[in-house]
Amino acid sequence: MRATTIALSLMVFVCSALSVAAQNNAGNSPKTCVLEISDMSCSSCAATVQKALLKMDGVKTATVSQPTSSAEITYDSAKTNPAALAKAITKKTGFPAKPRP
Ligand SMILES: [Cu+2]
Repeated sequence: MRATTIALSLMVFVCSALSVAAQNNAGNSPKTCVLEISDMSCSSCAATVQKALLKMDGVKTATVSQPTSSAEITYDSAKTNPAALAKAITKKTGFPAKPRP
Protein backbone atom coordinates (compact mmCIF):
# COMPACT_ATOMS: atom_id res chain seq x y z
CA MET A 1 0.00 0.00 0.00
CA ARG A 2 2.78 2.38 0.93
CA ALA A 3 4.68 1.61 -2.28
CA THR A 4 1.57 2.40 -4.32
CA THR A 5 1.16 5.75 -2.57
CA ILE A 6 4.77 6.66 -3.21
CA ALA A 7 4.50 5.63 -6.86
CA LEU A 8 1.32 7.69 -7.25
CA SER A 9 2.74 10.84 -5.73
CA LEU A 10 5.84 10.42 -7.84
CA MET A 11 3.64 10.22 -10.95
CA VAL A 12 1.73 13.34 -9.94
CA PHE A 13 5.01 15.14 -9.38
CA VAL A 14 6.40 14.14 -12.78
CA CYS A 15 3.14 15.10 -14.50
CA SER A 16 3.01 18.55 -12.99
CA ALA A 17 6.68 19.11 -13.83
CA LEU A 18 5.92 18.14 -17.44
CA SER A 19 2.94 20.46 -17.75
CA VAL A 20 5.01 23.37 -16.44
CA ALA A 21 7.61 22.64 -19.11
CA ALA A 22 4.89 22.49 -21.79
CA GLN A 23 3.50 25.83 -20.69
CA ASN A 24 6.93 27.43 -20.93
CA ASN A 25 7.37 26.11 -24.46
CA ALA A 26 3.98 27.46 -25.55
CA GLY A 27 5.00 30.90 -24.34
CA ASN A 28 6.60 33.71 -26.28
CA SER A 29 9.78 32.03 -27.39
CA PRO A 30 10.43 33.34 -30.91
CA LYS A 31 10.97 30.84 -33.69
CA THR A 32 12.71 31.24 -37.02
CA CYS A 33 11.56 30.03 -40.41
CA VAL A 34 12.48 30.53 -44.04
CA LEU A 35 9.91 31.07 -46.76
CA GLU A 36 10.58 30.56 -50.43
CA ILE A 37 9.20 33.50 -52.38
CA SER A 38 8.98 33.23 -56.16
CA ASP A 39 8.79 35.86 -58.88
CA MET A 40 10.63 38.69 -57.10
CA SER A 41 12.60 40.47 -59.80
CA CYS A 42 14.26 43.35 -57.97
CA SER A 43 15.04 44.72 -54.54
CA SER A 44 11.84 46.75 -54.45
CA CYS A 45 9.84 43.51 -54.75
CA ALA A 46 11.78 42.24 -51.73
CA ALA A 47 11.01 45.47 -49.89
CA THR A 48 7.29 45.05 -50.62
CA VAL A 49 7.31 41.53 -49.21
CA GLN A 50 9.33 42.61 -46.17
CA LYS A 51 6.93 45.46 -45.41
CA ALA A 52 3.93 43.15 -45.68
CA LEU A 53 5.58 40.59 -43.40
CA LEU A 54 6.42 43.12 -40.71
CA LYS A 55 2.79 44.24 -40.59
CA MET A 56 1.59 40.70 -39.83
CA ASP A 57 0.58 39.72 -36.35
CA GLY A 58 3.27 37.68 -34.60
CA VAL A 59 6.13 38.60 -36.95
CA LYS A 60 9.10 40.00 -35.04
CA THR A 61 11.75 40.37 -37.75
CA ALA A 62 11.83 39.71 -41.48
CA THR A 63 14.78 39.72 -43.85
CA VAL A 64 13.82 39.28 -47.50
CA SER A 65 16.39 38.54 -50.18
CA GLN A 66 15.48 38.82 -53.85
CA PRO A 67 18.62 37.06 -55.20
CA THR A 68 17.93 33.97 -53.10
CA SER A 69 14.11 34.18 -53.37
CA SER A 70 13.78 33.76 -49.66
CA ALA A 71 12.59 35.42 -46.49
CA GLU A 72 14.01 34.70 -43.07
CA ILE A 73 11.41 35.40 -40.42
CA THR A 74 11.39 35.44 -36.65
CA TYR A 75 7.87 34.94 -35.35
CA ASP A 76 5.87 34.27 -32.22
CA SER A 77 4.76 30.65 -32.50
CA ALA A 78 1.75 31.35 -30.27
CA LYS A 79 0.38 33.78 -32.86
CA THR A 80 1.33 32.44 -36.27
CA ASN A 81 3.12 29.72 -38.23
CA PRO A 82 5.13 29.43 -41.48
CA ALA A 83 2.21 28.07 -43.53
CA ALA A 84 -0.08 30.93 -42.48
CA LEU A 85 2.64 33.49 -43.21
CA ALA A 86 3.27 32.05 -46.68
CA LYS A 87 -0.44 32.11 -47.46
CA ALA A 88 -0.80 35.71 -46.28
CA ILE A 89 2.21 36.85 -48.33
CA THR A 90 0.83 35.26 -51.48
CA LYS A 91 -2.54 36.89 -50.90
CA LYS A 92 -1.26 40.35 -49.98
CA THR A 93 1.68 40.78 -52.35
CA GLY A 94 0.90 38.39 -55.21
CA PHE A 95 4.28 36.66 -54.90
CA PRO A 96 3.87 32.89 -54.52
CA ALA A 97 5.32 31.91 -51.14
CA LYS A 98 5.78 28.60 -49.41
CA PRO A 99 7.61 27.40 -46.29
CA ARG A 100 11.08 26.03 -46.98
CA PRO A 101 11.47 22.68 -45.22
CU1 LIG B 1 10.63 44.43 -58.29
